[in-house]
Amino acid sequence: MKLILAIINRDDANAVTQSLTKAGFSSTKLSTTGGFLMAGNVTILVGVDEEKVQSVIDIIKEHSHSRKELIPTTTEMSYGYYPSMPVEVLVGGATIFVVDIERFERV
Ligand code: 2BA
Repeated sequence: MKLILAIINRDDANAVTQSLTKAGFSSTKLSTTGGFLMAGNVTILVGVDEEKVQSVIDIIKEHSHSRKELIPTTTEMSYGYYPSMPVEVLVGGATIFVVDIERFERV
């Protein structure tokens, strides 16, 4: 069995989880924060048998869109910090980790 952790944009989360449910996969949605942009994103957990991993990834891929985000930057000058042009960062579609599950139980 495998655990899929998928970090996706908040705006895509409902479409992803609804499609997973429709396809018969259980999922858990966590509110998370990216360390770089310090902005909210969503991490979805899906536990599945190994042969279903690709189907889950395909569903996540289908509903996760990449987006351009602008982040403010500053430049250090002799008299302090000066605002510079914002920098564009491409975020997503999805960042996906697949890890082994040693034991799975529902009690
Ligand atoms: P954030 O950490 O907020 O990163 C948002 C986007 O900023 C990233 O998009 C990437 O394009 C850029 N970025 C991140 N770190 C950077 C850096 N040190 N220098 C320049 N640009 C940087 P994605 O790669 O699509 O990642 C989206 C979110 O997925 C991340 O949000 C983070 O929450 C998660 N993530 C990505 N890679 C990860 C990893 N190796 N481990 C854990 N979480 C990861």
